[in-house]
Amino acid sequence: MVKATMTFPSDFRWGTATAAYQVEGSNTNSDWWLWEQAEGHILENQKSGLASNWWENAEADLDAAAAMGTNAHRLSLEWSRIEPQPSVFDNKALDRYRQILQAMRDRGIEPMVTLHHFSNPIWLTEKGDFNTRLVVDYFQRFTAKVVDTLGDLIPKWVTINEPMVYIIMRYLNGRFPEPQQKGWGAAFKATRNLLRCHAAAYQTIKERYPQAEVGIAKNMTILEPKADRFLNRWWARRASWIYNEAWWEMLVDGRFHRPFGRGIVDGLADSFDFIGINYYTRVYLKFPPRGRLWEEEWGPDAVVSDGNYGEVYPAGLFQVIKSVLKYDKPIYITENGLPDVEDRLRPSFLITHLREIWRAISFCFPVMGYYHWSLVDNFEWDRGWTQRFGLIELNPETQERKLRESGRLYGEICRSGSVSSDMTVQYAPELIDTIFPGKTPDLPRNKA
Ligand code: IFM
Repeated sequence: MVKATMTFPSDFRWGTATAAYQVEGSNTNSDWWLWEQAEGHILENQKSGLASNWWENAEADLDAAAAMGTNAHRLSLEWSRIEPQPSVFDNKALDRYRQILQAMRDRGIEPMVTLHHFSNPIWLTEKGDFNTRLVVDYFQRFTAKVVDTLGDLIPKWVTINEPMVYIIMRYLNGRFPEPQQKGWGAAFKATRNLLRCHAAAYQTIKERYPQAEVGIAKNMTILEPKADRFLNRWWARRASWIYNEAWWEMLVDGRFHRPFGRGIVDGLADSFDFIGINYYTRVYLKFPPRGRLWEEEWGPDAVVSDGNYGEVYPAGLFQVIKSVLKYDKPIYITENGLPDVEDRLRPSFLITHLREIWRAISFCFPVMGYYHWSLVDNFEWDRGWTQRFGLIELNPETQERKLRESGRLYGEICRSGSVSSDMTVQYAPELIDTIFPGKTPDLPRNKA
C-alpha cells in the first residue's frame, strides 16, 4: 500500500518551547509581577499566579514531553529569581534550575536555554534597564554566574529572545512594563544596549564552553504592503529590513546600522553560531503608518487565530528560512505556534508548517530543529490566559492538564520523525488533497 511520508533527518531536533515567567509562577521579583498588579495592564486584569507551576513541578510537563517523543526543549532562566538583588545570587534558585535541566537530560530532552526572555529584575528597571550602558556589565555578570553554575548541562544558548518585539512592546507601544524612558530615542538606545549585552554574553559563554552553540531567537514576520501602492511597497521593504534583517546584519558586521546608530561593538562581529527563528504570522503595512507600525489586518480569505493574534500563513516560514540562508549558519525554528484554545487549527497548523520545513530541508537548507510554542498553556504576557498556545491544555486554577489532539499528533510526528498521509487523514483530513494530492490507494477518498 502506498503511504506518503515526509521524512525528516534522523538527528532533527523535535522540540517545544517555554519561557520562565510564563510557566514558573510566583516570579515576584520580576518587573512583570509589579506590572501585573496594576489594573488595566493585562487583559481582563488576569494574573500569572502559579502560571503553569513549573517552579514546583516542571517535571510533570517534561514527562509528557518525553512521552510525546520530543528530544529538545527551549526554556528560559528568570534573571530576577537568580539575582533578586544586584550581585546577590540565590543559590537555591540555581539548584532548582540544575534539577530541571538534569530532569530534561534524564528524559533525553536536550536543553536550549534563553538568558533574556522579556522579564527583568525589578532592580534593573529602577537602575534604568536597557537605557543605561551599565546593563551590559549587569547582564555579563548574570551570564557568567549562570554559565559557571549550570553551563555543563547546556549545549545550546539563546542570549536574547525577540529583541525587536521587546523594543516595540516596551519602548514604543506600552504593552510591556513601562521603562523609565520611552519613545524612539529610548528604543534605539535600548537596541544598542541589547546588542552589547548579546555580544558580552556570547563571549562569556564561548570563553568557558567553546563548543556551546550560541545565538539569538529572532521573531521574523512577513511584512507586506497593504495595497499595491509605491509608498506601501517601499515602506514594507524598509520596515522588513529594520524589523527582520537588521539584527542579523549587525551581528555579522559587529557594528550598528542605521537607524539604530553608528559605531563598532566589541565582540559583536560574527557572534552567532546558529540562526534562531521565531515565526508566527504575516501582517500588512501601509504608509504613512498612523500611530502604529503596522496594521493588523488580513486578507478576505485569511485564517486568523484566537484573539486576532495573527494570520496563519505557513508559506511565510519557507520565505523567512530562505531569507537567512545568506548567513550560512545552521537554522533552528526556535518558536512557532498559535493561540487556539479549542485546538481547531493547531493540527493543520503543525502539518502545514512542518511541510515548509521539510521542503526547505529537501532543498538542503540547513534547518536542524523545530521548537513548538508551546508545550503547555501559559501566561501570555499582556494577553494573560486569554490566549492558549499549549499542546497540553492547562486549567491554571486547578493545574489539571490534558493532552490536546494536536499534542497527540505532534507526538506521532516526533516519535516517527515524519509527517505522513495517515496522520493527515486522522488529524487534519481537510488538508489531504493539498498536502498529499497524489492518489494513494489506502486513503479513504480513493476507496470506491
Ligand atoms: O508567548 C510568546 C513568547 O514569549 C515569545 N514569542 C511569541 C509567543 C506567543 O506570543
